[in-house]
Amino acid sequence: MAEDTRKASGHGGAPAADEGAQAPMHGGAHAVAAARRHGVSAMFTLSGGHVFPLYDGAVKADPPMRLVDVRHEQTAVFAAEATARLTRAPGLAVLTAGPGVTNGVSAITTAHFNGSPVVVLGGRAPDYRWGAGSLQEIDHPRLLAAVTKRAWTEHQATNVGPAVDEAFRLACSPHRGPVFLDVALEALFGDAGSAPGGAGPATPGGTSAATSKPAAAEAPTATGGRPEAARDVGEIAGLIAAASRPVLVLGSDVWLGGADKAARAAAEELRLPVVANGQGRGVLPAGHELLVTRARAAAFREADLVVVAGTPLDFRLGYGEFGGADGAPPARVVHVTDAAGQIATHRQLAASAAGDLASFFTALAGAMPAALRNAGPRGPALPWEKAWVPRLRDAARDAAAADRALLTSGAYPIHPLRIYGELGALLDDDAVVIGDGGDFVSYAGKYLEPRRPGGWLDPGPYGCLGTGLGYAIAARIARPAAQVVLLLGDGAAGFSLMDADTLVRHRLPVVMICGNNGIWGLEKHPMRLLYGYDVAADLQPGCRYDEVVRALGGAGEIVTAPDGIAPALRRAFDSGVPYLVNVLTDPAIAYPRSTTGV
Ligand SMILES: Cc1ncc(C[n+]2csc(CCOP(=O)(O)OP(=O)(O)O)c2C)c(N)n1
Ligand SMILES: [Mg+2]
Repeated sequence: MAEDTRKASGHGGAPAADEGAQAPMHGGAHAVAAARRHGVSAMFTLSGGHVFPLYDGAVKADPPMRLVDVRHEQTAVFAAEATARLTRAPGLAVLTAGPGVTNGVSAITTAHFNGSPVVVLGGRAPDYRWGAGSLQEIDHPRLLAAVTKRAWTEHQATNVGPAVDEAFRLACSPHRGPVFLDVALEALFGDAGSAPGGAGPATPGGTSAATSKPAAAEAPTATGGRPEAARDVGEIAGLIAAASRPVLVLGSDVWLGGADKAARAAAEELRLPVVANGQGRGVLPAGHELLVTRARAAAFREADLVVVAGTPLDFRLGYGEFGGADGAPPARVVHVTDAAGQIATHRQLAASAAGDLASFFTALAGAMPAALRNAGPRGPALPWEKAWVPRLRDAARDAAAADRALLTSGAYPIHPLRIYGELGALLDDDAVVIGDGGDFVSYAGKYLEPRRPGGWLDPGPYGCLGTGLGYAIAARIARPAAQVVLLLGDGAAGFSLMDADTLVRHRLPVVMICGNNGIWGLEKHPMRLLYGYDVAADLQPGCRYDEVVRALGGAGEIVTAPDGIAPALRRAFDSGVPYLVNVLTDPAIAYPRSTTGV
């Protein structure tokens, strides 16, 4: 590696630290400048010689780009992904060649499933030795093609800036997703000219490119450009006007695509009951009169029309099969997505629309008066307002009331819901809550209703354990003043807890709560149901994950009695350091699941 680097840089050694900004810039500097032009302010990475110029570019940029070095590459990519999902500007992860890249694959796939705009830059063995077996020589793009919008290699130093620019442009255009670019060693280390290339010249020492508008905000709106879009909206407005029991489902792309305000305005104007999904949670805040997520079973069973916006019709939504309660016909289904390729093909749709979601909701609200007139005289109020909305609101209220006993349970061992009863009371409106685990996190999804959009992060439909520490690192950086709470199953904790070290080194205080039932609960209980026994589903009972965090320089404590939860959480919030509250919970409790996702 060292010899390859010397050859590639042409300096007889790695670029010297004292080379000034006037010196010819290597590909890494151009890459950093291009990333910054797209609104990137942090690089998540784990060291490797193949990517040194990207670090050098970050350190010598004006102002320097924040470098967050982690303990596993999956954490770097998860952190980049969470940055994108929280800030709606793209995230950047830098992975060294070979194992650095392959360690990031599950996290890149998670970004792919979540439609998160992430650019992963990889190091790559040098071209001039390709085939001779240099260290970590592997053709990454072939591995990553299936889980990225595009994966390719840049071979020319002078083209690194434009290639990185293209990677960000692609990642940020709907439907968003991860893009992978690796750069041959000699192109990354080599002279790429003195002014960074790409979409425009950098202005060293002048106006910082960091202040330029993120490309995500400039993405063209597909609806505006499609002549058939107005017809789609009119058709959908007509379907709503003709419905008796409509339901609106809001998913992650409503938030990611910046359509949260327009969606809320449309829901309120049309008085549509709303079920929130993924990062659509919080678009209508907890307690909103139209938010009926807690009554989703009744809503989906009894609806005659379901409009699903910004999320796929996947297992989380029963594959888009709604209605049919008590012999009623199945509900009509409308699918609205941010790009045509996202429209479901596995089920018959009454209508669909693809394009900018904010434009869609604004147009829908505008089209409704005419649609209602065309639907004939249906009374002064929207017809579903009288009985349907109150029916679902009551069902949601009853469901919440039924939980109260468990949220305040004094049971020993601790019922996991008691943790949420205590935590809910301590959360601020702008808290970011992150879930990484099985049953423990399913409970959280049901019982912690965000009060703002962008306040909830779960792994999404790929369901990958191990997102926790990466998401928490990013959340603390993206929201420096907000509470950041990471909910960890004890099983999930094993995938990323070492990155509590990253929290400590980078002074990122996060409250971690481990729901420690001593088992892989979401697997143990179903296996017992299926086979009458279980294997490979036990963990150490009472394992001291809090002491792991203490050993890494943070703090923590164990909680075994229900009354100990609230004081421990308060200590954690007050501590100002990474703090793990290790709550021993009852392994006999299984989340009442209606689907296994298969
Ligand atoms: C990377 C990965 N490996 C395995 C699984 C399968 N899996 C899903 S939930 C789960 C159990 C999680 O256990 P824990 O985090 O302790 O939460 P609990 O269900 O016990 O509350 C497992 C193993 C997965 N989703 N992701
Ligand atoms: Mg567990």
